[in-house]
Amino acid sequence: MPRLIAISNRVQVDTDGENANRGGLAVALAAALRTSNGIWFGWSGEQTEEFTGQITFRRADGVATATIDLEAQDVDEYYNGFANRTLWPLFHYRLDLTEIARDFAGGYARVNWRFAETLAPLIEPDDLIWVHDYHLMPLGQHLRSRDFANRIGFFLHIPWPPPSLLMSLPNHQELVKSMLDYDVIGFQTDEWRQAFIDYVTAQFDCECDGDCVRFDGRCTRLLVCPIGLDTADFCGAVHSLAAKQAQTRLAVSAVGRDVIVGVDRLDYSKGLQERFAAYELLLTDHPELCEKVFLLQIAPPSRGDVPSYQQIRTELSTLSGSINGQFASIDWVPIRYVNHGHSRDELFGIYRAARVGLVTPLRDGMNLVAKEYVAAQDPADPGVLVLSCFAGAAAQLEQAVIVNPHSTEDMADGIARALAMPLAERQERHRAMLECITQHDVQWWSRKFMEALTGGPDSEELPRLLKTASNKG
Ligand code: ADQ
Repeated sequence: MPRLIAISNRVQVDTDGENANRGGLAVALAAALRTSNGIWFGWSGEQTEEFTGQITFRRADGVATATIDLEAQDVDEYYNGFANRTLWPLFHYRLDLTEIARDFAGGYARVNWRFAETLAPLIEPDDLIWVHDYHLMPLGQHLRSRDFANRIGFFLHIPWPPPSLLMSLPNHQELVKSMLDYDVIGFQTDEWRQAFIDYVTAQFDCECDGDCVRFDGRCTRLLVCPIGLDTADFCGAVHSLAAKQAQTRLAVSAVGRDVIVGVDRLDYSKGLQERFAAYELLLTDHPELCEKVFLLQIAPPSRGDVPSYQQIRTELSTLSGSINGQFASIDWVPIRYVNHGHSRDELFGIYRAARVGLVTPLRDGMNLVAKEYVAAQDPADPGVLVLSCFAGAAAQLEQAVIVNPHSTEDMADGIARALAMPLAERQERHRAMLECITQHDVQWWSRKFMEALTGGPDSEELPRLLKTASNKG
């Protein structure tokens, strides 16, 4: 089996068994790499005075890693700049927060070049190369310009925006053209894949033939490949002491009240202000629920160097304070707002103790919290997932209570419906969703992508192809 080189902006393995505060990409990629013979290359998260390209090799949590340090200017312009202040808001439909600056674009190009330069000596002719996410879109082109003929794929963890939004980026053509040097590009949903096709067919002289875009003599296969959970591993937490303790602690402190839980990185794409507003409306419209429920919102800060993230933190503290001031009684606080991370086992217990899981991003590539909430439920008495129609996960988890996160009323109704849902309906919905996340787990995701990358048939297409062949035969 050829070796896999996975590349992402940050390399974050679980060194202390706590697994807290890593984003969805890191959690999923570590799980996928543990089951393959691979190496994970990327930024260490550390800064250095002057970039040297020195690689630090390690092995942690069953994963081999190779990391480099970046200069402060790289971190400012590439990571905090182009990645997090330009691409992230733009790709999450937040043109109002998108900052365009030539320094950012310059830093992005420089760091992608540095990644390619440093990685090049590690690449063997048979290696499969899998690049991850919006930080590294042009990396494949940098590698091709160094004459690497390896199969190179790219997976986008976040949404792909509609063409009219993308075109507000000054270098949009150059950026997207660079991606057509990949053999495979994977998207979380068909909606994002279609938006990519709409853009390339309008902007370039290229042909779209089935799932293949032909440009400049090369075929790039466009794949829909929704990321999954390491479901078996996550469900294994049911036996852990930390999960049981967290579940009991939350249940005891709830004193018979229903818990509504939200777990998100503190990010404007997660729709937290809108969620708090919907909860406020719920308590206003349903006074009978006061003292009977509470919202536990766990939201560890992320990207604290970016001003829009500092702002959302302040806004949420003010909002939760105002809702608590308005509704609280001497022994009931309507919102418990927690700003730190929890281990995965603890999260399992917290999800399991909650009657409702509230996952209401304004826009999200997938959202693994939605899948974690489903995985953690007791099938005999499961809670209800309330899910935004704008999360990629909604394309798979159709049995959730689907809500529009831009409508406070729709969300408040959705929560009320979830709280009142009878046991049989909860069980039925949960059974279908659990089956989906068990079948389409993170191993399925990486297998499906790797099959496309090695040029093999899509595993889900295989039965159909065999049937067609035998009919012909
Ligand atoms: P993220 O935006 O980071 O990922 P998500 O998929 O929800 O979003 O993953 C968050 C991860 O962080 C989950 O595994 C969750 O358990 C963990 N987490 C959140 N809060 C935590 C806390 N307080 N303590 C500990 N862990 C916490 C990006 C895209 C998503 C896409 C993923 C994977 O934005 O849309 O699903 O990549 O492709």
